[in-house]
Amino acid sequence: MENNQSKWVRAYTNIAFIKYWGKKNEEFILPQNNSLSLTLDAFYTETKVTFDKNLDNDILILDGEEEGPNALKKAQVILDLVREMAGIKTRARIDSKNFVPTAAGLASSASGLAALAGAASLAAGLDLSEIELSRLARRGSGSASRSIYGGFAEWLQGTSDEDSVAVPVDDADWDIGMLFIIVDDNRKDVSSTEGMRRVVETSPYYDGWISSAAEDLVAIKTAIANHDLKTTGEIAERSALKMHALNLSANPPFNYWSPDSIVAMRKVTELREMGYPVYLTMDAGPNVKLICKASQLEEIYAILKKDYREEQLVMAKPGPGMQILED
Ligand code: 2P0
Repeated sequence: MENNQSKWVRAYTNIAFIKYWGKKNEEFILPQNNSLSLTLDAFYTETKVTFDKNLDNDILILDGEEEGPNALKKAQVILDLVREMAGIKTRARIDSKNFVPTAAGLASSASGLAALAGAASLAAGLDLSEIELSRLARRGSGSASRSIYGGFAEWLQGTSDEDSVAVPVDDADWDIGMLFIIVDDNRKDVSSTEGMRRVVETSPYYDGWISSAAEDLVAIKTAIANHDLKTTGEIAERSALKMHALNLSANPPFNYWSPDSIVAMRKVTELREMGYPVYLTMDAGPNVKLICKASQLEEIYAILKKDYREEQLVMAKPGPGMQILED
């Protein structure tokens, strides 16, 4: 990266095929298991950081509005680390824009914190490698460590803050895509942080999650290397359902599903019965994401269009890694 410049940096969001669900260390965001994701082209964040001697405090402007202390807190973890590395004390202004096709709660901490890691280090004149950017982004949000890269990336849990970083796995330049079904839901969800804490502390199945995640990772990497959509999708679907089973088995139990999530999950079964290789994944919310052939996205979209409004369906293809935007 070039030195000492305030430039817009873009990072795309990612969806995990092998989920990250549980921390070993909350302060450093060290996970309990390796995870693996696909970066997508449909959702991204653009961020610019300006260190300004005239500022008394850091400020975060998101989509034109100044954010409160809660949103600023995660961002300041990254700013403080960058200031420490660069040996500066100057406060910063963060300008950030989320590009999401609908206002359906898809804004992601993965793209946001990855773009911030890139923009803040650039503005401070640091020349960080992708691995160093991944480590920095991780301190803001675990999943952000994977959004430095395009295609498939694996976040290696590592043994400490030093080596818990994501690495690229496959450029995903083959026939794979994702279709989002945006499910309306007004509930207040259990946050990822709280959900993870609760399953690690209370689920009787947590040991099984850890051992099966390790097996799933080995198997899915082989399937990805073989461009085998069926096996990749089947393993991803099982990983997601195991994560949600952990939530059901926690004390107190919780889940992220709304009745419409179940309806959407049934659609996946129906599509499979029609002969389409389609598999589902879900995260810490009610939306259902379909893993499918990129070449069949339009066809599947047309089928789902009979049951969903246009703004509820979003098609995505594999996306690129972090980019510095030239003016
Ligand atoms: C993932 N999720 O692998 C998992 C699956 C949601 C479900 O990473 O606490 O915002 O900031 O590290 O990364 C969402 O949680 O959590 C997430 P923190 P993050 O994508």
